[in-house]
Amino acid sequence: RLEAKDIVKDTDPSVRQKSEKVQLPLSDEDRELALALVEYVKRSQDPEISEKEGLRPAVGIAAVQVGVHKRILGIVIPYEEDEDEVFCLVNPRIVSHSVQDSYLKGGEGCLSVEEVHEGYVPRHARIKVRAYDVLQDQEIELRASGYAAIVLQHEMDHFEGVLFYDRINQENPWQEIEDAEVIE
Ligand code: FHF
Ligand code: ZN
Repeated sequence: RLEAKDIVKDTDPSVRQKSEKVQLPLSDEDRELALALVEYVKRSQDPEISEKEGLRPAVGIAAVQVGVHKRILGIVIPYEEDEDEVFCLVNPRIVSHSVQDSYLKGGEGCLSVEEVHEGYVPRHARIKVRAYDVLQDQEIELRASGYAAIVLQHEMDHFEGVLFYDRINQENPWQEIEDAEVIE
């Protein structure tokens, strides 16, 4: 089980290292890690667990953030009431995306980043992603927009060693992004 102390911070240069493609068929070890990432995110969203174990509530995590340089991510987006949107993906890649950008109105944060970096983080508004889906045990193609698209891009950036603040306009962090969709 992954814990708060397993999270690699951006003070460690290894978060800037690129992640490798995962060999398929999936090994037991890689599958277990993928499921552990989802589990970590789920647990971080439980107020009792997050307080007791000092977990920062998160919606996603990439393997590199626990020191494994493989293209594996876990995402749990809490929507209304019970229905969460869960992604447990291996080797996800964007095969096409909208011309339009989007950004989170309040900016982004990261489990690997302690300090606040304010500013808009431009993302593609809509993406088509190909990946191996660990929960369905098959190669899939998915379309995402809105918040899910932003989280997926944040996680896939981790595979390239890119952090959200790299994408903030340095001169003017709150510079309006032309024709972008604003996500609340
Ligand atoms: C988070 N937390 O999940 C942030 C961090 C936009 O690579 O967004 O670094 F817990 C992954 C509902 C809404 C419930 C928001 C992608 C952000 C990814 C994790 N929390 C939330 C929630 C949150 C990062 N990360 C501040 C921890
Ligand atoms: Zn992050």
